[in-house]
Amino acid sequence: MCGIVGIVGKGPVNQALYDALLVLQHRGQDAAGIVTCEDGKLHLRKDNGLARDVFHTRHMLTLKGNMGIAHVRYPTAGHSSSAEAQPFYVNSPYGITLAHNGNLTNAEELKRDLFREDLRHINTESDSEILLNVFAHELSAQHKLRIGPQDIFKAVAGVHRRCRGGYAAVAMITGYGVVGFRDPFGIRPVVFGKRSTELGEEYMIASESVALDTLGFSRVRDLEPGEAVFIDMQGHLHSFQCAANPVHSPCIFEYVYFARPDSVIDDIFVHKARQRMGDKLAEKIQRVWPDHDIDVVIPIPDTSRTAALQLANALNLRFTEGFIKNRYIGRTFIMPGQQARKKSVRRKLNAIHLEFKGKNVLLVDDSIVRGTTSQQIVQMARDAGARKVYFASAAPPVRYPNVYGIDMPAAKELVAHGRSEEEVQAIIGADRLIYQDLEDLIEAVKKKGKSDVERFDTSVFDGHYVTGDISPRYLHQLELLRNDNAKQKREEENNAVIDLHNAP
Ligand code: PIN
Repeated sequence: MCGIVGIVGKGPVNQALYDALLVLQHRGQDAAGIVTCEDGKLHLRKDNGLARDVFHTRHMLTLKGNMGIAHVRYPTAGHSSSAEAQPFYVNSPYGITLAHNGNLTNAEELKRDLFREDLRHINTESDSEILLNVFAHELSAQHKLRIGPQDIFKAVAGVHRRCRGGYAAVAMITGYGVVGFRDPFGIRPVVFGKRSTELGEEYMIASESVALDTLGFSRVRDLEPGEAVFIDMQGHLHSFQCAANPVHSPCIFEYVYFARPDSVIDDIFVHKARQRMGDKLAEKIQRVWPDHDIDVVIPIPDTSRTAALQLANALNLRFTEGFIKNRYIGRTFIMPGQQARKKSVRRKLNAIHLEFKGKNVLLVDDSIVRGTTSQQIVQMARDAGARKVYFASAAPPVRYPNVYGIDMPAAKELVAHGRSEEEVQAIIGADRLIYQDLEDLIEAVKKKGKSDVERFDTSVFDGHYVTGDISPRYLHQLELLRNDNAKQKREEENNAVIDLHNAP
């Protein structure tokens, strides 16, 4: 997962871009970058690490200019070397930089076509560099010295024709402005907002509305699937539907886990969606287990808290915190390498024994992915003296890999892949396991009213990929790229490169 942001302001934008990255940091902790534009000159700073570690005062001072784009990355394809930190840059035409959240599923073909037909060289393993080059080619194919919004929209339409997969992107065209666009299925989120200053309107495009809130921008709306918005250097906004047949199908996992609860995505409050997940789970427990003997509901921090509290209220059960999280340790889900993940659970969570002793506890988590954390947490609850340990997941079994930009493990490493719910229950060691039903999850997220979402990308649960182009061969390739051994090997290679850099 990645976070993107773009601002066209009336004064320097470096601080605002940095602040936006800090509130989008949950979307990726691997690398961060900002590029700004000042009088036709670009200033770029990007590196591996958290935003707060990548940008020092000396970097911020160089990031001059009234418009810019920025990115936080968690790698979904390719390596995690700093050469793949974003934004990416191409000098022709006009000087374009781009930041991308998502994953292109036809990256291999695109790379080949770019080389053979468009005579473009791709220097990294990143599909974002491919996306940038496709956009740049589509823009240069118009052979114009000066361009206007319609030329930019035509280039985005060309991107939609050629690229498959999930992509939300911001691109800055030197001397022109910032364009944001979203794939024709609207899989990855992107929203824009504005704020007024004495000098006129300023615009921001970002992955999540929380970035707008924090910087005092009011949310205008989400980009529609296939739509592009272009903010020119004078601060005028232009928008256009660039896709032939857009079908709004956003990723449901954003609501389950990834997005911040204080964000609104596609007119749906993430917080509300999680509360409704708790309601639905409670209904399911009442339906399938009316004579349950749960004494207390305990959330597994942090994401599941919203659903767990709602569930407890709906069932008239006591809710209490039972696990305390060390807030200075990163999320397990996005830490590469199985070894690091295994070790980190105990370092990260500690049980308050008195809340478990002699009780039948219902632990609630947002999802079960590998099952490794869940297994260790169930054991921690037992060690803390629980009589029975029940487990509820606010999401259905995760059985299939994600191909649209969420760095899920390889299928084989998903605990529910090819397994029944009973088998997963046995593996995590719970006395009973209750999963949310997929229809209930969809209903929980899809509120009636303002949102025009037609359907969701639910592929990790049902293996149905909305773009319709995912072949068994592609999934096989992905499996080879994402399995733990492959990740481990890449990490070692990266460390070797870092060692080399540090050598005296
Ligand atoms: C973690 C949210 N959530 C916890 C992420 C663990 C799956 N895991 C997905 C559960 S937090 S496992 O709240 O954001 O800190 O099944 O892969 O072991």
